[in-house]
Amino acid sequence: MKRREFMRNSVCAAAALQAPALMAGAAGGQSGQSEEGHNGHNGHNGHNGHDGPNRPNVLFIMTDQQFAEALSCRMGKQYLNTPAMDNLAESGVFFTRAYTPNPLCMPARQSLFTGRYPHETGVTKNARVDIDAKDFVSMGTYFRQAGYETVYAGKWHLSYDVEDATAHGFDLLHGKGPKQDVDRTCAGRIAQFLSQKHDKPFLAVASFVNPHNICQFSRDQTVPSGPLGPTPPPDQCPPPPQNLEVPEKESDSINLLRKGYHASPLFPVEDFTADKWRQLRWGYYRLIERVDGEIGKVLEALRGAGLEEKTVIVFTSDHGDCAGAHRFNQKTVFYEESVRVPLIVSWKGQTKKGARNNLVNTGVDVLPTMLDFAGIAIPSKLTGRSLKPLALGQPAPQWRDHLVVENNMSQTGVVDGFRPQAEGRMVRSECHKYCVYQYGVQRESLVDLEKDPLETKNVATDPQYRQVLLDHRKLLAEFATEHNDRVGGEMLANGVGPAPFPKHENEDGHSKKRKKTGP
Ligand SMILES: [Ca+2]
Repeated sequence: MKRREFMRNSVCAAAALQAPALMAGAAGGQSGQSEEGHNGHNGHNGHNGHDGPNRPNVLFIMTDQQFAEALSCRMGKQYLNTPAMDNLAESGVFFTRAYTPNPLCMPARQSLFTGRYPHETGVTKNARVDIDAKDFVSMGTYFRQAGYETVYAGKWHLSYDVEDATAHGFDLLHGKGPKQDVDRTCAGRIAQFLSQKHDKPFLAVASFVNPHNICQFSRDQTVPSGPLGPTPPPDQCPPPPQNLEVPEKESDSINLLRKGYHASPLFPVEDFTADKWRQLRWGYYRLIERVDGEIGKVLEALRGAGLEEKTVIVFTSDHGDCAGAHRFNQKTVFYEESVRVPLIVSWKGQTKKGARNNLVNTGVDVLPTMLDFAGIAIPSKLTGRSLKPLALGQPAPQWRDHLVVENNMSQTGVVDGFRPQAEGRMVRSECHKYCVYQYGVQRESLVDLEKDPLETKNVATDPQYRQVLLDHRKLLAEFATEHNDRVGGEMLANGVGPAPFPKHENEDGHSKKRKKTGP
């Protein structure tokens, strides 16, 4: 009821303009349906009631720290060329408004592999927690129990004990022991697996590290996957981001947290000039091209094995990278470059090239999507939605009109004698982005994404946006109640008034955990 009111009120000009496009998508879906019929599939059940032999394989390809637009099929080839990812997009559906559940490695991955929000798994930062594999059932376990062969290669960074297959349900193609440069071997191992004879359908995960090596590049450290060669002079590099500057009226929570990040040796970008950002972006794009080459090997192996038409491919990244947006590098913050990720669902002969703008939370939606394609019942504790109808061009009535992203900004250094750290919540609705943080004086931000897609101005205190602000607070409160998100609910207490940052100098300092938690 209240949510419906919100839906009516929140239909912004651009969304109205997009409606015909969505209608066209639905009409296209009807021809898609007939095509499916031709292929022996129907609209409401991916494997049409057939058992084992007709269930598709699922290939899950993941990069690390790739922003949603950082593919040449999205941004053109002037600065970046990603033929493998473009090829995937060519036969699949690109979700243009897909958001990570939490823009940091471990929280995002633990959600992707369990279909649960970070506040539910308890993995909210890059530190392992004890996770109950019976409550938080892994993607591998779901598929294994349904009779799939389940294999995993590449970067792990999940809270499950990697040695305990009963917890995560995967056979590890990379074996045991420390991994140096996993991207050097990941594609080869997946390719070898694909070339084998398969008696059962399979779920194969190819988890790549790059372009994550941009972290080392930004610190002038050795790039783990190998040197990129000499960095060109700035005028031969991509331009700096258009939103390089700090937003107008930015919440002072984020303002202080930025200082905290810049005070850490992990994020030495405080003094970066526009030219330096240009060079960083050059390196970022080279690393994306590097991982694109590896993905190309996987896709070639799939083709070579004759499995393209039997395999659903899901491609995404755990989170994005600011690469200079608002003077941040890396991730964790709620700016678009950090939270929005590429997401492609491709099944040759079934999906058709296209883009969908439905709001997607990868952390809760990707697993139900895969289960749906495999004809595995989606357990009720998974609250996300299957993207399968959208990927097949079918209408998906009453799609969500907002989603919630969480973060926990804890990798900061010391500012004025203490280490500012805070959790945050973000509500992304059709037209706006609302963010609120645990601590600060002015703890909220609101951006009109239709008028201001580069997020240059916080209008949270603008009287004209007062009702929009209140609507978004209400959406977050409802989410907190519905999903038992205590911390999210507490952020809204006391009219979202000032709440001073706790002044612990070293509590939970990242430097102590660094060795343990990895990249
Ligand atoms: Ca990551």
